[in-house]
Amino acid sequence: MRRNDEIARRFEEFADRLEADGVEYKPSVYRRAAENIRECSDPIEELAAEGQDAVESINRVGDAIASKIIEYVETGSIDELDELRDRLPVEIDALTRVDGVGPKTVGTLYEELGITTLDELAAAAKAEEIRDVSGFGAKTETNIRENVAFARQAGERERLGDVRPLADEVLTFLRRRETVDNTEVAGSIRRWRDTIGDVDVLAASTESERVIETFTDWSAATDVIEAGENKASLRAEGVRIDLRVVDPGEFGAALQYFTGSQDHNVALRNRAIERDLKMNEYGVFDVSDVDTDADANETNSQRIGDRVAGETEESMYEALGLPWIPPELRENRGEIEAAAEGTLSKLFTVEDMRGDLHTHTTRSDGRASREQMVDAAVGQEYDYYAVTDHASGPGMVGGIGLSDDDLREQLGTVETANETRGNEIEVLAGVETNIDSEGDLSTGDDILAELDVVVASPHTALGQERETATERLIRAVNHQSVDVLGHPTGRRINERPGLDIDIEQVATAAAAAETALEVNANPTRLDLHGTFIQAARDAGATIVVNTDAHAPESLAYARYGVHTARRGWCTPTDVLNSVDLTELRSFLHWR
Ligand code: DGT
Ligand code: CA
Ligand code: CA
Ligand code: ZN
Repeated sequence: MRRNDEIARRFEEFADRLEADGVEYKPSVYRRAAENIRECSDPIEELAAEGQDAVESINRVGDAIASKIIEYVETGSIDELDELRDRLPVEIDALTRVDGVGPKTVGTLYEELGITTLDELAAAAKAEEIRDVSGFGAKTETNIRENVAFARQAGERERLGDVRPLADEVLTFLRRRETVDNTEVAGSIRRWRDTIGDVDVLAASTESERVIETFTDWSAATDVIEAGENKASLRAEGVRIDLRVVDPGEFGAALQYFTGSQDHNVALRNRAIERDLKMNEYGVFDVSDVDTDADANETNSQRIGDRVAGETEESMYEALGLPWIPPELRENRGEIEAAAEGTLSKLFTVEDMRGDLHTHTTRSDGRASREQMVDAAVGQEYDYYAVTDHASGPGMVGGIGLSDDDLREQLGTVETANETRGNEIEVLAGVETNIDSEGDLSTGDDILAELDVVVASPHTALGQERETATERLIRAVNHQSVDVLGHPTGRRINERPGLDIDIEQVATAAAAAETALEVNANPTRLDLHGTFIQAARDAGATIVVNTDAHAPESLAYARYGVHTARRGWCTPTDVLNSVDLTELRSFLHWR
């Protein structure tokens, strides 16, 4: 899939540059092709090797695009794209990352003001030059100025979902080696943080140099940044991967140390000191008998103290009088205190997922039929599955979305599906309706009352003031037919920050109204995020993990949602997806 992603990205850039150049129609053709290239299960370089016809077998790839794909696979570039880059020498990816700045805007700002980078865009906004360009105004200029900072930051960290598959791949690669006793990811990726600076990998081995050699020879590596005796860094898919090789007896200590977070580790080390212990990446040491002024000819263990833990991570926590703490919690947000008091409960897991309550089909903007999606849900061994296609309304463009009449008609067909699939899975009839800027819904009350599952989501006006946004969501949560508040803030990681809300107020209202707050598992969203989930849970709200899948393979996003829920301290009792169908029905028909 590697090259497929890479080539899909090139075509997306192609589309952006054509659009910036004022070309119509072609950009959307290229974007659709990019989508299908990314989803195509055959490696694109193999299809390219087979020839033009094989490449054209990809949905929506015609002869012109196919020859460009072959050109790219053979030469590493596409002439026509290079010409576009020369004609419009702008950093199009960075600039279009600014919320409100699309390719067309980039084209205009280049022509009028010669803007090519984020820095130049920020400077022009500050100097109030943008407001004078025809088609722009003071308001647009202010928006741009406010959004540049976010876009700049966004370029620095990768989204979890863009990196996790690569991390899994490096683990699989290392696990196959006989020289590797044990291997695990560490750092932010093991904590399932929503964005990742770099990937940290740890391996236990007595032959570190051989492991380092294996690692730096990994075929996915595009460049080796550094390589020493027991650590090395390389780059793959634009992401930095750090490997450390440690002695098998110290694996647990190193894993604990390099998983972090730094704040969690600082708090743990203080706890160690209080107990006359010293903790580092080699183990936990008893320093009660150690003379700090010891002179140099005393033995090592007299100076450092006796090692009391280090082979396993569990032993590290146990030495401090604590149960093992799941990595997702290690942010020093109360987890050490809770562990010490014995109040850390077992967290929600992927195995606890019994269904998905927010998914799409071709009836709105999904890419697969309901039958195909339900098949995939059966494959997940789910008990229930809600089809919640978009309702028409604010934020739905290009005729996407179901009217009340469409929904009424669909009610009948979902029942038909249930007759044939009833023993395998329960298919629930639902909708994803739109929350307008005031908090009203774009679907009629009578049809909402007839549906099994109503997801209500904000899709527009995501730049509202905190108070307005909070009231808006509370109004939606209180609607008597709403079961789930979908992607509550509307954020898109590295693209836009989403609504600024008072999560405690929204969660308190949701708890009272028995409306579940969604953790949208799509890795571009992860909305709610960890700290908001923790606050929502503390306020008594029910959490629900949904994939918002638009294609069968996206049901696999569930794990990102589950680990994000775990970052919010969710146990099975906090999460709606862990209940059986009977309990689910009672939650949905509570009103
Ligand atoms: P990232 O990569 O920015 O997403 O975040 P992390 O948490 O993966 O941070 P990273 O890669 O710099 O380091 C991995 C872990 O190693 C970190 O969570 C804690 C530990 N660590 C690294 N450097 C230090 C340090 O200077 N002091 C301490 N106490 N711990 C460190
Ligand atoms: Ca890291
Ligand atoms: Ca690192
Ligand atoms: Zn959706």
